[in-house]
Amino acid sequence: MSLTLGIIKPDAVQSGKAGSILSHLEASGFTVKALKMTVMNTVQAGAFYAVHKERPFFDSLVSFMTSGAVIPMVLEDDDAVAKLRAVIGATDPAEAGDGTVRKLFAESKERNAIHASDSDENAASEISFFFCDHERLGI
Ligand code: 3AN
Repeated sequence: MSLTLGIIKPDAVQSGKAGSILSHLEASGFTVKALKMTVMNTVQAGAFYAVHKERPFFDSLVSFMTSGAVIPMVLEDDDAVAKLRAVIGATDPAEAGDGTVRKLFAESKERNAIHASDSDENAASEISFFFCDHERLGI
């Protein structure tokens, strides 16, 4: 078993799709090990997406990710990072496979409903970014 970090993004929270997405993830076999609702500020979102700092969509992405509540969650399964990437589908919902979270629930390449860590190393640092020690007790 391994862990990954998912974030239900502001578009999905605002449009009332968070519960459906969570159900979809549980039905796909993930166990929710930690979960919270929070609002990121500009500094936090900029730090979280620092790898994209030079990309043309960076300012827009930070603005979107701070536009409302997000739901970060720690998910467990066999090969959790690769499995969640497969379950959510391609970044652009128009290119996401049938039955994936982004195909079912995302609006656009930016407003794409959910984030998923892309490596075990990033999963560990992203889990620590959102969940402090006592929130990670037992995982
Ligand atoms: P993914 O979330 O599929 O790993 P990344 O890491 O390439 O995609 O991009 C991080 C986030 O930046 C995406 N989830 C999406 O919200 C946004 N993004 C990526 N590419 C674009 C783009 N070309 N235009 C607007 N937003 C984008």
